[in-house]
Amino acid sequence: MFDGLLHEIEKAPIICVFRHLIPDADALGSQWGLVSWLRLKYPTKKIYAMGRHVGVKPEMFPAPDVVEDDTICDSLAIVLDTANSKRVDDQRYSLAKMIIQIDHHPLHETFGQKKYIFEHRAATCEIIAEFLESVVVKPLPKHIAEYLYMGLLTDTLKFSTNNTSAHTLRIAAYLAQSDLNFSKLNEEMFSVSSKEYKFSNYLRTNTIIEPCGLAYSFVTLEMMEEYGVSANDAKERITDFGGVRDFEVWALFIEHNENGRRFFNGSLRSKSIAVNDIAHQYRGGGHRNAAAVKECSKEEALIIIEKCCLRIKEAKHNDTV
Ligand SMILES: [Mn+2]
Repeated sequence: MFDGLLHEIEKAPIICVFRHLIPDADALGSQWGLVSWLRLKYPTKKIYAMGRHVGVKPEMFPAPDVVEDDTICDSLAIVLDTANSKRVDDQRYSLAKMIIQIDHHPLHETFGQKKYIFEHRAATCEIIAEFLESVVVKPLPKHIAEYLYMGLLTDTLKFSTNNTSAHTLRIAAYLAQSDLNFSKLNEEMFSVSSKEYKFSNYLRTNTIIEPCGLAYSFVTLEMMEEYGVSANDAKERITDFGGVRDFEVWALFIEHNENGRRFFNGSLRSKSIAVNDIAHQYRGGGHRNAAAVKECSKEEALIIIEKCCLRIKEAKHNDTV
């Protein structure tokens, strides 16, 4: 399944590893898992972790490398966890001699010469761990296993999403052989600051609940300012809506300001209904039950809500006939 991947890695004297914008722990975990392993295995090669955005949990992942254009031109670029070319953090990936995509997103775009896309894998970290397991027999060094395990935890919401499989758990078991401290990793990944805790209270009280089973909330720049939370932290609180029996779909829209232009980026989640094709129509995409929309006006966001409501009603109707 990884035909030719090791060969390309062995051939390349320089390897630049990219991931998506606003990286989550799957993007960062797969990037740093792979980069750390490559550095250990090939000490004479030049291996770089690319990207300009700082993502979630900046204290848990090293800062990206600063790399010149010329270096990228001579390199093999490996792009992780990124469904479309526009979302690659640092568009200079396109300068590379050879581009390889490794990802688990459905509805992806092809922008590399080689691709290893496995839609049924729950996380890109699952794919990277599987690749490393196929080339390294013994347990991975602890820090590498930790990076990969963190991506598994986030993308599967602690092994609770639909795409968690026997394979995911087998890979988790492989990583666990590296003496992982599960409680410490969970605490580092999911504990919140008291500011975020208070912000969650705000969100819960200001959630709009549609009778069809859809819950949503808008978070304005002013709200984030008042509670002292960043857009990234605010976005993470989408998990507060999970685990409510009556919610089929839930959405959180976070306001951004780019050069005076204000718009909302939204996260859509569902229990079972597909939401990624709706997200796709609004400059976004993602997984069947976890997707994102970009740069929406409030009016557009409300249309998205309406479309999701319609879909819930259709699904309920199909269930009863
Ligand atoms: Mn992912």
